[in-house]
Amino acid sequence: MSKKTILSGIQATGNLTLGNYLGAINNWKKMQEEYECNYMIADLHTLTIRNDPEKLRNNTLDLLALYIAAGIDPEKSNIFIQSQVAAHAELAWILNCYTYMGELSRMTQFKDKSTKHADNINSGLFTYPVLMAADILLYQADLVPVGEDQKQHVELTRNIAERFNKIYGDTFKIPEPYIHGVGARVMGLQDPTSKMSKSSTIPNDSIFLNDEPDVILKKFKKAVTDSENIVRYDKEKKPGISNLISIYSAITGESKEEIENKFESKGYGDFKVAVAECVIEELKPLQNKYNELKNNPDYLEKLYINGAERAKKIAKSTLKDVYEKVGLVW
Ligand code: ATP
Ligand code: LTN
Repeated sequence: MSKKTILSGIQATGNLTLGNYLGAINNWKKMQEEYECNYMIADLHTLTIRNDPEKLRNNTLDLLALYIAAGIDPEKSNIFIQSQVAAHAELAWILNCYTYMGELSRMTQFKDKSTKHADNINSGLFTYPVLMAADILLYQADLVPVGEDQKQHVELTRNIAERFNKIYGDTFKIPEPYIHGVGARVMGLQDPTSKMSKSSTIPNDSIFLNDEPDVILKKFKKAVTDSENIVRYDKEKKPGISNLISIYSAITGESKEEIENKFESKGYGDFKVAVAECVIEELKPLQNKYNELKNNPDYLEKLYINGAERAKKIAKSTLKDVYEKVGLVW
């Protein structure tokens, strides 16, 4: 039986967080053995907010280095930069014509981002999920490993694909979101009611993958908790401590009950240090490898050129089929 296909991506909006690592990239690594994996850097999606061009270029290459440092192996997985495969933008246009305004208006990410960037509610922000649908459908992906927040976009992708298939016959594989329970939604350390995010402006809210150990320790020590001082999971009443338990669990593999028992007689101070230490240990090899790769731009360049070539071949065959089906002379 042939392997199932995976496609996923991360925007090049800045330093990756522990949320991106536990919710996405760490699972990608595990999936490489079993699946045919395509991992892209969603640089076109990044344009939906204003970026400094030089920073965007650096962030894109940084992200590529981080993918590799986190264990995505270019021999096993296809790694590429979205904008280098023109078919993504081309298919997105077509799919725009098969997506309704009403559907896009219901997307929570659009609502969130338009509140955050009220001075720049551009149409790219609105049609963002259509480009994401194109990313996924071009590769005929079976599964899309993402964090909880992206589930709605994958569901919209399914709807668009089903609509298209119904009109033109089987064209796209219908993808499924693939969400790992543990680490699927890491919350901010200062605001544990909203997700940890690369672009958060709250100081000490996010752990970045390239944070120094002392910074990580400091951020965890400052994490918002409650006054009970009992390490117990209760997402509603104790969102801060529950988030720390989830992080600890995602990294050590211990269950919530095991963690509660282990820290039964300890206070929050000890627990916070234990969480910080396991995060520091987990990130150490990644950080070393990342620093090595950053000094090797030629290797990174070779890698993205090869990745784009491989991706273009797959994407082109889907796009050709779509163009023919909708009646374009091609
Ligand atoms: P931004 O702040 O720029 O919106 P982000 O940190 O939300 O970025 P994305 O590029 O939107 O990150 O997401 C990349 C991947 O990481 C997605 O699969 C997303 O679901 C996952 N992810 C992002 N934040 C978290 C989080 N806090 N917990 C778990 N998964 C997350
Ligand atoms: N919207 C995603 C990033 C993304 C993506 C994709 C994820 C762009 N294209 C295709 C999975 C599949 C996000 O994480 N914000």
